[in-house]
Amino acid sequence: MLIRTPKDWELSESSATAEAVYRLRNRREFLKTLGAGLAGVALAPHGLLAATAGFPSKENPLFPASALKPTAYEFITSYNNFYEFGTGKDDPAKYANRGWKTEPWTVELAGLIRAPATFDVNALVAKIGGLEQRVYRHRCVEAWSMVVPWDGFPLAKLVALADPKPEAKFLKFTSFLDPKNAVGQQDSYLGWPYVEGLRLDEAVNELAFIATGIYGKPLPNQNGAPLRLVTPWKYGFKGIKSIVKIEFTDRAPLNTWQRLAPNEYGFYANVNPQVDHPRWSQASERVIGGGIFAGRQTTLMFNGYEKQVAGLYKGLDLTQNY
Ligand SMILES: Nc1nc2c(c(=O)[nH]1)N[C@H]1C(S)=C(S)[C@@H](COP(=O)(O)O)O[C@H]1N2
Ligand SMILES: [Mo]
Repeated sequence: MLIRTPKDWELSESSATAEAVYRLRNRREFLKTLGAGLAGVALAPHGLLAATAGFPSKENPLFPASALKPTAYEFITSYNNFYEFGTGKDDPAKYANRGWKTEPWTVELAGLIRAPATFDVNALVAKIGGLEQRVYRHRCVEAWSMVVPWDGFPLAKLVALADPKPEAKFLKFTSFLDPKNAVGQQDSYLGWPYVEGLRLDEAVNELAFIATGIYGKPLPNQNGAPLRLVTPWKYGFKGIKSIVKIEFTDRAPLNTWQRLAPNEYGFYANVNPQVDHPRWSQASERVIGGGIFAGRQTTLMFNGYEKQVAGLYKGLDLTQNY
């Protein structure tokens, strides 16, 4: 059997090319839109009206683009899960860009903390001191994966700002509620708003990240503008989008997917190739991105971040605490 292993430079070139083509096309569209005058404002490219503070970001050398092959921008922003805007993968790109406004936007810090506050997102980024870029693996519980160059800041910085009291043991994240503009919220099956949670020690782990951008540009609405959680060692559903509130609590919040199907989804949702979903295997994943290098690859324990996070789960039976 002949297997040709692509060279590193081929991989990064293929992704860099896809991104360059995307930028060019987008730029042409943008110039056209500007030419169209006032109507152009409503037709501006995705993300132009989202949180804009902090760009350009600086690459964090611990998570560089050279270490992983980033998925092309057009795939990251057109193949999405965002049930507020429908259940199809291409629904969010369509329906999250029809009148739903993500600027201005505020996020509230509440609960068992010494510094409760409500921040405008741009002011928050300024207060935190700017953005960095981190290239992370992104593994959905549905067994597909991407590599995303996120812009944002460590969640630990937000936790420090909130100044948790000793009783605070968990964070409860809540997404927005706007059934008028979020067509998926007109159907109540998921129980809106979307809710997620982390243990406080998970939240201050070096990997836990709040993203406000992708590829050096503000987050497109379909990816969770203007700010969303990124926990790369966990399945994608933990990465709650378009956060409006973070509450510090003394007990584990019931997250949306666990409430809906507790036999299939738990609180931890750590990527684990040895624990299958009741309806499919988690041993491997479909790599999103098209092209000749796309295919399936083996799923790694903690999605490849064992070194950074395994210590958080010492003594915990991961087949029971999934
Ligand atoms: N508010 C909200 N956040 C969400 C979801 C959602 O439906 N609503 N879907 C989750 C799932 S299942 C995944 S895989 C990721 C997808 O993020 P992406 O579209 O940026 O790849 O977002 C997560 N965050
Ligand atoms: Mo997912």
